[in-house]
Amino acid sequence: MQLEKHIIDEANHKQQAAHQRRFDFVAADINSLDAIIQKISDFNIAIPSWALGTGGTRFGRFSGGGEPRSLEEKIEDVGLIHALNKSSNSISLHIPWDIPENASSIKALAAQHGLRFDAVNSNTFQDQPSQQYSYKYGSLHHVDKVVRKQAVEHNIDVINYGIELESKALSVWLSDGSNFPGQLNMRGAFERTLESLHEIYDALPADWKVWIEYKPYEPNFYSTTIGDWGQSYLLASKLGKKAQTLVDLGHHLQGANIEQIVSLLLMEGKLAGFHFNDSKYGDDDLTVGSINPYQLFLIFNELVEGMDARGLNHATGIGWMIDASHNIKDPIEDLLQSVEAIKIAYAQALLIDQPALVQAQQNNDVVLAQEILQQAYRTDVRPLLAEARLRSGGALQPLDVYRQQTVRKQLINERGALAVSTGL
Ligand code: PSV
Ligand code: MN
Ligand code: MN
Repeated sequence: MQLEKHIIDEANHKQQAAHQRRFDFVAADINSLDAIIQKISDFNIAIPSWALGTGGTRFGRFSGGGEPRSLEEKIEDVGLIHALNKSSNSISLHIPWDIPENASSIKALAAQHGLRFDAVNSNTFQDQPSQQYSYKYGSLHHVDKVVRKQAVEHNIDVINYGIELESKALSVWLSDGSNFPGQLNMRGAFERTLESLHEIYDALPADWKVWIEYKPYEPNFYSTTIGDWGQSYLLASKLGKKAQTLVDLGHHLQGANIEQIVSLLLMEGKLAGFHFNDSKYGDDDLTVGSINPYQLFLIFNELVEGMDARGLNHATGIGWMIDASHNIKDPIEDLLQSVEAIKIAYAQALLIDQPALVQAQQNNDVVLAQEILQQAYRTDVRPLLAEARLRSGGALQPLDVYRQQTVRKQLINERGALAVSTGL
């Protein structure tokens, strides 16, 4: 199904007066208002193809029904999100969960919805029925060359799918690691990973990047071969300019100062981009901003300041993507909430009085520095986001329109109550 523009316009019309009141209130205190709204409009966040279905844990999965049964239907769902929020203009595929067999028709369908293809993701953390060798003991770090070769070839296949789709990056997350001390020679595992990544790197087109994700544990619980940003950064440095480190917010041990990691990776030109989500305990993959929105804001503070210092375009300078899982929420509603949370943090960071902050830091005025940050953080920027959506043809209140139009009910009617999507 598709949401016609006139439906969104009619809903906006009803909310216009209330919106205007809220907007005028916050706008009165903002310098360069139009420039800020333009930046908010330009800022889009990619949707992963595996997030359109209900996720689950090893204890169960509770589908809400009407989930996309094919890549085409996933594109349709991202199209719905984008029609509402005008902030999700790309989709990221995980292969082989989603195989774009007919790239030109898939691309054409995406274009009809105003979408393009973000990074393509390889998968060597599960065994597929068609593969010859198992990844039980790892993939790119495997002790056996034939397994490594199979995993390298899979990554090259993924690059080739991505070329057809006009993606510009390969995103690699490895579950390779060990479950018990003594199982693995950690240095050997790292060296073999580097060697395998070199082979993949050599297959990248000139204008492509490889994004290397890290994660401290799960599914391996003693060591992960790319376990933290240092290990990812080391690989990316040894590989060369086209390799960078991808920060998934859930892939840190508790208490890690993610904003500091972000700031240094950016400084070194090694920040690939993000997998946004939120967490309380580990890789919880919760809705962005649902647990720790202040941390997200602090990350965006580093991003805005650091990207400006490097002359990078906020919208296109690095990769922005959600990587969340929805155990009990409607995935589309959850994704709308996540995109909103990311853009709220971004807009708040745009409001930080940077020259005053620099001055406070120079003067070691700790109190004032905190006041400056929190002045921005405590501003309700939601009317600015709504205005940016309005100007781009989206909905003032995306979630309201989604609910009023009973979209999920219609998807269930179309696809069935038992329709379950592929992915984790
Ligand atoms: C691993 O936990 C991860 O964050 C990687 O990005 C995978 O590709 C994704 O989740 C799969 O859901
Ligand atoms: Mn991730
Ligand atoms: Mn993860």
